[in-house]
Amino acid sequence: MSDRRTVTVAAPTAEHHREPLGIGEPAPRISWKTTGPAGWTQHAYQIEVLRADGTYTTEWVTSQDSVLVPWPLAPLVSRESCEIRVRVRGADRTVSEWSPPLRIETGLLAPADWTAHTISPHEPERPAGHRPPLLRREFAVVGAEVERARLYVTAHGLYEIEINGRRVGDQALAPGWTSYHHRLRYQTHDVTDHLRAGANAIGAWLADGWYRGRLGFGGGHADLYGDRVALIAQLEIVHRDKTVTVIGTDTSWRAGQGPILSSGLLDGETYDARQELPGWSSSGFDDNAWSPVDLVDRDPATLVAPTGPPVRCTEEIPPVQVTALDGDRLLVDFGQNLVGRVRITVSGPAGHTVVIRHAEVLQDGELCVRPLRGAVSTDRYTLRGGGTETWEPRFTLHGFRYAEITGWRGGDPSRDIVARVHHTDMARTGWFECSNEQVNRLHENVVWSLRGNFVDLPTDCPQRDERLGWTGDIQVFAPTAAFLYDCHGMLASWLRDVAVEQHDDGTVPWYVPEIPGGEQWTPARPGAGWGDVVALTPWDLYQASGDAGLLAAQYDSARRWVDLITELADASGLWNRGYQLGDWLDPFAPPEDPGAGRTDRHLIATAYYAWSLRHVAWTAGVLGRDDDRDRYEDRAWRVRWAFADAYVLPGGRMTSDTQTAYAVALRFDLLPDPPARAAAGRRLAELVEAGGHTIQTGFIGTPLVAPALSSTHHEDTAYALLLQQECPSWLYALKHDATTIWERWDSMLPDGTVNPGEMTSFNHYALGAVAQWLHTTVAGLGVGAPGYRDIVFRPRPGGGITWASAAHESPYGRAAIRWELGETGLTVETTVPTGATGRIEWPDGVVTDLPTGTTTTTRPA
Ligand code: RAM
Repeated sequence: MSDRRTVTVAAPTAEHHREPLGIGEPAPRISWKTTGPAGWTQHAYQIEVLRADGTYTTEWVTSQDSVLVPWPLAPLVSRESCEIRVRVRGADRTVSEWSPPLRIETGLLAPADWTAHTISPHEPERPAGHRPPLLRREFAVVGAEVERARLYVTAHGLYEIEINGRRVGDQALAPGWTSYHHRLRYQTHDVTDHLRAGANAIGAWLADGWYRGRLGFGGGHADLYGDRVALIAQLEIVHRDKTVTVIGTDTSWRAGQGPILSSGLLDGETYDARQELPGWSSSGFDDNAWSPVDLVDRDPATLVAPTGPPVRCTEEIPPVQVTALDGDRLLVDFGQNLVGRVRITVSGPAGHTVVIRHAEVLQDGELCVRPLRGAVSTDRYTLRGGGTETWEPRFTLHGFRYAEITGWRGGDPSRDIVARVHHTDMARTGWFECSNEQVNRLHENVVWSLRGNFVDLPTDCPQRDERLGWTGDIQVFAPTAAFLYDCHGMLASWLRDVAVEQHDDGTVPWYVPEIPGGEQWTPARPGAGWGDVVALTPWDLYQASGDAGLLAAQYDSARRWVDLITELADASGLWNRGYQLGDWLDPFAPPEDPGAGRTDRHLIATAYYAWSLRHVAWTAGVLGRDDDRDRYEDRAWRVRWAFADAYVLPGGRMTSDTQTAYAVALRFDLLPDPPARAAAGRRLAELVEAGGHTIQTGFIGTPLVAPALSSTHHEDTAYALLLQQECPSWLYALKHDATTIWERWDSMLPDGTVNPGEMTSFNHYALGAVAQWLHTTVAGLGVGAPGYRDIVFRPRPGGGITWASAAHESPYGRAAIRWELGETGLTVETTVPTGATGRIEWPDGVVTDLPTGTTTTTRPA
């Protein structure tokens, strides 16, 4: 019998919450990670829940499950807080100690819980413009001592709250961007420590944000969701005697104007510190000159709790170089292309203005802002004078590596200028490293592009007048993202929005939330690779997280998509009509027409159709919908045959003799018979070699080409492609000091000038999807069964790389591999967490089953 102390359970988690305060699930599923001796498996578990009315301990549940197990008790009610502990028992009946507790608390679960009204400043703001208002009220805390206080809050626009002069929480750009007409997120804050007996005050900053700020390209559109910013705040104070005081937004609030003169996500922020109102969010402030507020409409049934973490500052980066330019200007290089904003500390005369402009790259020693198109990305701070002043904009973000600061009046720039990195604060879960420093930098660039584009929703780019939730980009990148970060909660929220914004006929918008996009994008048309996000991405996330609940939630959306394509396809099953983006940004496409790649767009469309059908069939299988599974599987077969008939010529060549065509056919399993696969792999390798190992693929082919070569035993060719440094290639960008993944292979041209194309971002993750091949094949850590319950270690050394490692913090615990080529052969050190199984699939085909724990194995060369 193993000693109970050798089996330990870490504090459990609820759903995918990193911060489970104000959760929206009345019956949250519970997960835990166990560490036990090698070979130990859980046989049963017990959950204990400490609720206000007592402690409930379940019977022993005989099960090996530890990920997202069902809530064991009666559902939680609104505002309920409880503590959860877990213990486990092995087959030998050893019982672990109880885990440390997880404290969770629900938010407002029913619309009727909302008694606060939605308020908006009364003063007609038009045509005075979009100056961000302030809202405030005072209130008294009387009666019994305060036990706890919660603030439930959201806005039309963006908000920041202060109570008694102190900011509440550290979230940025709350409430984030959702499909506002259908779903508006609210946040829950513990504000117990903000309150004091007697007089108190609460104040809110409001700004346009996505709700009514200018968004989109071609000049953009304002007021997309409404033309008034508004606040909904409900402060609930629970006293020791269990009485409750509720301070909600209502007509007793007052509205005023603060020091922010304007603020836009694309435009930047203008702030005049001379117009600050000291004490405005504290009691005793004279708001007589302020105006009343109006009640506006918001259906509380549309208010939802977050499923993922908030956006906040996650890192501060000081300048690496500061250069003086003419005209009282500093050029600041932060050494990293990032998303966030600059904080400055200055001192100078009242009325002096410091202007901060941002850009990703330089041209001729100056900021190159042309790629920002219509995004102004300029912040202005006017000093109040008389001392040291520190400022950072509140309601905007920029994508930049360089800042130009005009009128600098600070001290040492390395102390007084700092870039504050912002994104959704997800837990990092994946790491990769190898002996090739350039490949490491490439991987680091992928991580940075992920960080810069996971800002509440998955965007294409963070800097220009776009920043939209493009469906195709995340479709190709989701497997990489789900390895690197725990993005399940954030993407599950976004996928909800995709489902609610899916058109009646099943069309998936090009980007979600959908806003007007000019002739090319509005009205949206069904596009292969983009619309397929609804069928493929839930499955990819399920692979990483093991959460079949997401499949259930998104199933109708996925089905509606493939059913639409069935209507659009011809009788044989080919999706061969309609507008398509094809292999977007194929390097052979003319710069002004990125969709005009060399691979037949309808070949790609039919391939995606077949692949999505199979995913819907697999999903139906997991959900126990066997009829659906059989129906979609049949359809998938039909489309696969039609694909082969139409696009594969006798002899094995494809009608589009391109890397993308073969890669798609191989990776989407469209060549069922092994000789055809082998032939396609050979031809793909020939094409890559004939191209001198430069990239010849766009958004569609790029994530697939290296895996397609690996799966057909052309590893050397895949490595040569990876390690190519001439343009177009993954490593080419490093010659230009890239610190993120670019939108175009040549966003910076070989002569060092910025690509003149209309669309030239230096921070687009799509082409970085190759990182998942680094994880699964170069290092060799992949999913064997959903949630990494089974782990496949499949290292494929090559390219002169002498060692590589990857680690993933999986739902079962840390999975890791490190391999090294030595004189004795290939030595592999693997870690399999308790509760999972694992095996090594060696390059020569031999399979070694692994025990849990860390194992070192060598296979002679
Ligand atoms: C660009 C976006 C995005 C891509 C679309 C088709 O405007 O940046 O990356 O998905 O086009």
